Amino acid sequence: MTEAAYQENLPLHEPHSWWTRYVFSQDHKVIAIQYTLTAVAVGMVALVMSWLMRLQIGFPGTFSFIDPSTYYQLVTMHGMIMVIYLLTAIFLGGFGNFLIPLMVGARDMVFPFVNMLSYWAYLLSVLVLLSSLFVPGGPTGAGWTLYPPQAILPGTPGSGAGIVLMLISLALFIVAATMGGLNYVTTVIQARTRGLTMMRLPLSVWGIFMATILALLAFPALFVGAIMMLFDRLLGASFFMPAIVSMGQHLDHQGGSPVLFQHIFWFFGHPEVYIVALPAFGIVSDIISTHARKNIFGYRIMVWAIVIIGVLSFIVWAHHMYVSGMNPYFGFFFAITTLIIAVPTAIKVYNWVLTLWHGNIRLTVPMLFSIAFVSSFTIGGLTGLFLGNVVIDLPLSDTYFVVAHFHMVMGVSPILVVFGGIYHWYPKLTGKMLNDVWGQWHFWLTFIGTYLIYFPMHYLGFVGMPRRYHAYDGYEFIPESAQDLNVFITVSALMVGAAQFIFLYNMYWSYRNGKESGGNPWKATSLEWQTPDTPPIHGNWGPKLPVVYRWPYDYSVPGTKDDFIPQNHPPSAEEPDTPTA
Ligand code: HEM
Ligand SMILES: [Cu+2]
Repeated sequence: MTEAAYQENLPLHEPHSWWTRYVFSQDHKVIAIQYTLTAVAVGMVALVMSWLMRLQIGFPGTFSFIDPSTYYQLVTMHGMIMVIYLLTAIFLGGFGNFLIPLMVGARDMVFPFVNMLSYWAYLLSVLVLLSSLFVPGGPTGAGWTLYPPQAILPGTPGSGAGIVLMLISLALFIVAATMGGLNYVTTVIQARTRGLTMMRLPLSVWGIFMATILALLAFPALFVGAIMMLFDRLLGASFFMPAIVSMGQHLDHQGGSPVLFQHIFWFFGHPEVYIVALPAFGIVSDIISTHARKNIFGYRIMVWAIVIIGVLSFIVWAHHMYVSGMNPYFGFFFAITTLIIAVPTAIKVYNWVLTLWHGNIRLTVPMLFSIAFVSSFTIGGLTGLFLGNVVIDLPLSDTYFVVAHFHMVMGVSPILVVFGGIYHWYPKLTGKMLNDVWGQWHFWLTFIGTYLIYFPMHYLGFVGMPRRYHAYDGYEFIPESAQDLNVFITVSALMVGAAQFIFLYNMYWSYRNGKESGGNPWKATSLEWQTPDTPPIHGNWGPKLPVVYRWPYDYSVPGTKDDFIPQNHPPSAEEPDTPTA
């Protein structure tokens, strides 16, 4: 890579008016903000929905407007919004957009116009989804897995317009994710600046890069699944609908396979977990390294673990279908592959801990969130080992043990990283530090609160409390004390939810009144902290793109005067060469 970097002399798309600068912007940083704000807004809707569900479970009967149908609709919308419209959108569209060009030393994404379209398609998908709250019959209550036949049959809440809008919205989201994703992958491959080899990329970029490849391969499965179900629902096709009697009527459908949908859904659904987790892995690695002033332990293994986890995530999907009545040999195969994935995952956890070991640890707010992630992800991962085994999964399936497991591993953990990442990069985005005292409050309430919510749920699962139920009276096997725990969980959930308003207010307040951050407040090495302006202006780098001489983990290198060496710092006599790069 000695010739001029790809984007060095490329003309930039210059905005000509307020509208093209801030609204129909093609600047990756503006698009990142648009994606993030939209995702946070729709995430707040999902948060309020979780409150309503918890109020019903903690105090059954008190809130008469939450009837069983409403409860199903809340469960469905909450789950879908959290997984797709918040987490996927914020990691790829938000962090991906902001970090990739800055971290690879580019002026922008490779296809800025398509990038802009990606955001608008995403916004449209969110609006279509939210519109289903207002149609007759309300949003779909099929559960976030949308299993047919019940998803589209009368009797399921929202089987009229609700499910149709949900499927259309998902299709739109996938169009958006594809337009964004092609950009992220191409930009990483094509637009890295001089000297920036793949093995010198920050792990954040690796995580987002690999997650995007997973998204490009997994989302098409959901796309065809959604379109086929639309055909079943609107045109009387029978892809997923067997010959069926519904409410005493023989329906026209025949010959379809509901289990086929489960395969298609989970062929997407399991990689989806890693579409969210891999960016989180990468971001946590960079935050831990920076705030422990140590190079990340085992960089190459960390990269390979990301790649291997990504590949393996495509051959484990049927561990979500152990109770679907599949051939036991099939279950055996998927149990084995599932447990194998634990190996590279455990390696990553060891390496985070070893990076912290003897580090010069600074307990900043981003660091607190990152360490909390390692803890909650380990807990969630351990219960995953239980559920990955067919024989243990069978009794636990569809209980609160599962709710606890997946919330720890893909609800709480990635959200902690989203917060860590925002506290870490907010100064680059705005030139201001987020208020530290509020940050600490936000962190401790959130971290302790989530454990208070989800730890007791494991126990409730063991005593057999089923998930997706509107009320639990009249089940003799559930001990009465379970209700006390449910009240406790609900109160904790309200507290955690309230704590998020501290964060929102902090984002707003600090933007106006925060301490000036300067360009590199954490004394970090990677390129985004070396921009000539903070916040970086259009085109990011001024006339010359940076040149990279080293990996991004040169912290506390012996024999140097500062405790960090930026990636674009040329090697000189008094500094020893980096070992890995
Ligand atoms: C304070 C935060 C949260 C609370 C209190 C909460 C609460 C709940 C509740 C009460 C349910 C319904 C359980 C049932 O009846 O089966 C649920 C389901 C679910 N939640 Fe959350 N949740 C939170 C955050 C999240 C996050 C961040 C995610 C992101 C992955 C998430 C993903 C899901 C999913 C996928 C379901 C399953 C939906 C279904 O069964 O169809 N939740 N949550
Ligand atoms: Cu899975």
